[in-house]
Amino acid sequence: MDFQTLCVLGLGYIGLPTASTFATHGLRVIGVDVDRHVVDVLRNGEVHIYEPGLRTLVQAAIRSGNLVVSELPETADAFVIAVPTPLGEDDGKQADLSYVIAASESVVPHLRPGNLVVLESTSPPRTTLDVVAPILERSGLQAGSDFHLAYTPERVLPGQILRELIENARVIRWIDRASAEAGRDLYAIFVRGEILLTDATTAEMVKLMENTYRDINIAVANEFARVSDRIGVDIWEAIELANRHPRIDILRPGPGVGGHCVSIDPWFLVQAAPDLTPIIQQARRTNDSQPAYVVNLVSQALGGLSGRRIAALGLSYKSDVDDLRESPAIEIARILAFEGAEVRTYEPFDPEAVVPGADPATSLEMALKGAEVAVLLVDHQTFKELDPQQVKGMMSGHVAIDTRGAWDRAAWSAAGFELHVLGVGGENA
Ligand code: SAJ
Repeated sequence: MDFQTLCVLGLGYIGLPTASTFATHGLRVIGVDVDRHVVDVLRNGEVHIYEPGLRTLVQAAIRSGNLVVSELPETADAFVIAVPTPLGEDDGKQADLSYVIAASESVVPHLRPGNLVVLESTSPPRTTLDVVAPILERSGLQAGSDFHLAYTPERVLPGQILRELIENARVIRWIDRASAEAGRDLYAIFVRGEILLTDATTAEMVKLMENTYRDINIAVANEFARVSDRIGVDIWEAIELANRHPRIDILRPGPGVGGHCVSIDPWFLVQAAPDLTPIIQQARRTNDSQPAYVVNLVSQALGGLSGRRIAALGLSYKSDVDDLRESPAIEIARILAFEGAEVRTYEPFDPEAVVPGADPATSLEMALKGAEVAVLLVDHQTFKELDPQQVKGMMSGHVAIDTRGAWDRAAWSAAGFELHVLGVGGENA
């Protein structure tokens, strides 16, 4: 199938790079976002999110005239839906499909025979068939026979999106063979990785399995760290040694699991079969309780939290990204403040980010000034490179807590710090 025009709905971490990449590969792309602010920022030649290389790519796409930004979709050969699928507000841990539904509805008046519609948003099994198809069929056209409908979940790693978008293998799920082939023709415009076609429910399941598998593996690393704290082992050394085994690859413990993907997607599998997923649910609980575990470590190191002056370094959900969604670092800063500590936060990728009860600092110096303890919550490169001597000069206390295993212990100790590292217990501490 030949594509000239494409409409990408949702200009976030996935939609914007995808729209821009198609545009720089010669398609005429209408990038749609319902958020007026996002549209204005992009039209002014700026970018509202941080991802390495994205700004240059978006500007090239807009300058070429191939990418235009709008609040409303238009007719096109293909539509790509890349909107968020968060967890609902209630406590039932169910997917909130309202953005997918709204985006699908906005396509209906523009849908023409022969069009291709692709859902990229990570979704619970059967969403494409049971939710998206019936909405699109309100156009009077039938999915499969009159228009193509496919599901291809994005798999790119934040921080590496531009490279992975092109290089990663893609799984395209069909509702009929022709739809999958149309999807393959579209992504073959820029994807250099393999494009794998599969049957109806598999692709949704594959995506959820990938992120669930990662979540479970991080959960077990976090449990190993807790055991190490208790029995006096250095988890970082233990993992390094265990990973010398040819079939072992233990992930890194940390302050918890955040982001819009790994911390959410496992619940979509649980939603599909709650009685069959005890391990998945326990992994979620372990990772969700890791912030409270870290707060407890801080409290033990300080002998209480009330009134203590704490510099919380980093708020994003992982290193070198600006994404604050579901971030365990934010949860830790929030609980510390709730427990009565005077918390000053510093997030270099978003210095204005506000945590309830805490004070945002706009520079590292501001965050550290007069602090009794520095808590490393995100292993941003700039924090890894900190000179402990300089840090100590800015603080009033000399306690440091590393929840990412990122700081050089010898250097911090030599600078006179009492350094506590997550997962390092007993005599190793
Ligand atoms: N984390 C750890 N220890 C680790 C690895 C990660 O504590 O060893 C934490 C991170 O700090 C972060 C969270 O887990 O809070 C998730 O980070 P991540 O780097 O594992 O994954 P994401 O959410 O940035 O991207 C994931 C990727 N999925 C997999 O690797 C299976 C990516 O390929 C997906 O495209 C993305 O989810 C998505 O959009 O679904």
